[in-house]
Amino acid sequence: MLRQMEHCLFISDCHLCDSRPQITQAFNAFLENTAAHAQALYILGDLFEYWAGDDSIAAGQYQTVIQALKNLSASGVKVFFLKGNRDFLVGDGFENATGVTILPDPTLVTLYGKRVLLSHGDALCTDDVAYQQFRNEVRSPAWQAQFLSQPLSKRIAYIEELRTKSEHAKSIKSMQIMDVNAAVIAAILRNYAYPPLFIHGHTHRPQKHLHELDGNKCERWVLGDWYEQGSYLSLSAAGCVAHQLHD
Ligand code: LP5
Ligand code: MN
Repeated sequence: MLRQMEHCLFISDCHLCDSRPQITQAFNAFLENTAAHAQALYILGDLFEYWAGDDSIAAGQYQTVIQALKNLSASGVKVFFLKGNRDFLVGDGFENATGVTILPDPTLVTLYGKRVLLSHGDALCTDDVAYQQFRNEVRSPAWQAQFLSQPLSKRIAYIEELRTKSEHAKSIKSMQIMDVNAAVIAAILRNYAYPPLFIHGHTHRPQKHLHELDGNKCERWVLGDWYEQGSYLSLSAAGCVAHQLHD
């Protein structure tokens, strides 16, 4: 095999779920065959269809994924995780079981001499006022403590009900409302002193956007979801490349 340049990988929105075993298999194979050759893997949120709390590990949910992440981090690949709107309840128990490090959203890292801003992306969608109100509520520590104090089965039933409400809400929102807000993108790029790379997911609209702001250039890479086919972004000293996984 050709020796690859040193590189890091980025994924998001896999929406892994025990009832879709083929995506889980593709994800585990990606960790074993592709991510194993990287210096680091950054998972930018919504790895899981939903995460009801770290006690779902002991209950046997997502068992093969937890093991595959543990194997990857034990092999020396650094694995990082930013919380998505589906899995913001991931906590210490997940870190301990997998060896993955949770990073705040957003996070600025320097890779191969370039500053790279990372986010899940849901906080950028400020035109979606109903979602942002909901987000503020469920991201509060008090709300989370109260939610996590309930039995796992009750939390899962709650989430199923919420999913139905969310799907209905989305069906009557425009695509524009559910996209990132241009002024928020400009503000975050200014705030982080114009990072040349910004990588996020959430909108499931994979694309490379070029921003010119106050005389500075920024590439904004939006990651794709894994519903139909797995995909990932690689970054080396030569720049970013988007990849699709093939069966
Ligand atoms: O996830 P996606 O991309 O399909 O949609 C998001 C927004 N929806 C959500 C909700 C999640 O999908 C639900 C699953 C997450 C479980 C997390 C676990 C812990 C929480 C448990 C809470 C009980 O994030 C969607 C956005 C869309 O992205 C695009 O950006 O539009 O937002 C909504 O649809 C939210 C609604 O607009 C407002 C919320 C209505 C429900 C309020 C009642 C809350 C209590 C219900 C529980 C019985
Ligand atoms: Mn999301």
